[in-house]
Amino acid sequence: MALRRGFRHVVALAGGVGGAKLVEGLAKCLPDGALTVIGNTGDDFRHYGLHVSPDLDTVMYTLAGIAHPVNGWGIADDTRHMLSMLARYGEETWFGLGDHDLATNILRTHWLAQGMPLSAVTARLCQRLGVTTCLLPMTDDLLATVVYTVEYGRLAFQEYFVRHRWQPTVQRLVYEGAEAAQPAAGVLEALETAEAIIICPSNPLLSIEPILQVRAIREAIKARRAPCLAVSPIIEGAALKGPTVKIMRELGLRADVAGVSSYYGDLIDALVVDEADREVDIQQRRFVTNIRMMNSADRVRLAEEVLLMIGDLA
Ligand code: FO1
Repeated sequence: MALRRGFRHVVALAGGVGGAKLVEGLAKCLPDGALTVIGNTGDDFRHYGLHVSPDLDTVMYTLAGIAHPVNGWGIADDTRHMLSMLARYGEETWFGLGDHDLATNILRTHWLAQGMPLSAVTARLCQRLGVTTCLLPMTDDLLATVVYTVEYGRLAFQEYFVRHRWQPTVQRLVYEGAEAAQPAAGVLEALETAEAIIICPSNPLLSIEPILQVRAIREAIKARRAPCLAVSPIIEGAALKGPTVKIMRELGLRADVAGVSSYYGDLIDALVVDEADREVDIQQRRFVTNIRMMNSADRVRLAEEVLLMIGDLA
């Protein structure tokens, strides 16, 4: 494999926990300022008046080194006093927002109310936490993933994902607000100047598709001069995490690496699959390695390998 180091600018598309792991590895492999992450905001919602951005926070906390080590979302060693008090008031506590995490969401909501766009708020939160990687929301506009289910009809994303623990059967996904949503400041510039675009091993339908639903983002990736590579979120027909396989099946898609390959189609030049899937037919160039990220060393190893693979494509 040709060795090509010294990337000056790489863009990664990421959702929540799975995406954040590879992002952490990339941030450690690349020089300061060389990585831009475009994060999913389709999961954002208002909770007791607060603007919560779960996927942006998961990436931000991971890069700040304070993410909860088991959940991947939320903050390590956080406490639940606010939730206990909500319960005492007889309110529902299905969304497990910890006390330290609450501070992030209070600040985000406060700064948004002062008129700052989400991209500027995110940059300020990252800067205060010492995160030097550029984390951009896909859009500053409202674009919400909505899940239509057999059992409950229309569910807001977090109701489906957290409240109902992604158990309802999905009939249809709708990305509300997509037609009008514009890329956030910096997103198109990042894509246009990228030497490589990496689609992290996030759920293609729930985490990556909302980003691609911002039409100008999809068009910028289609018009790319740089190679675009995705890492599979599926190994041997099982999701690395969460409902990827379940939803793909429910929507009548093939739920394995071949399904991921046809889902992305010509939007990507290559797909990184696990050694266990080395024989599965895919449409793009295939790279094979161990794609499980069990610890911090794995994140760096996979990121390093992905950068070498991209060097081979370029
Ligand atoms: N996920 C859960 O499964 N249960 C929770 O109670 C929960 C709380 C939560 C609080 C803040 C935050 O930023 C994320 C949180 N998540 C929780 C994760 C999150 O809702 C999902 O993982 C993503 O939206 C899907 O990527």
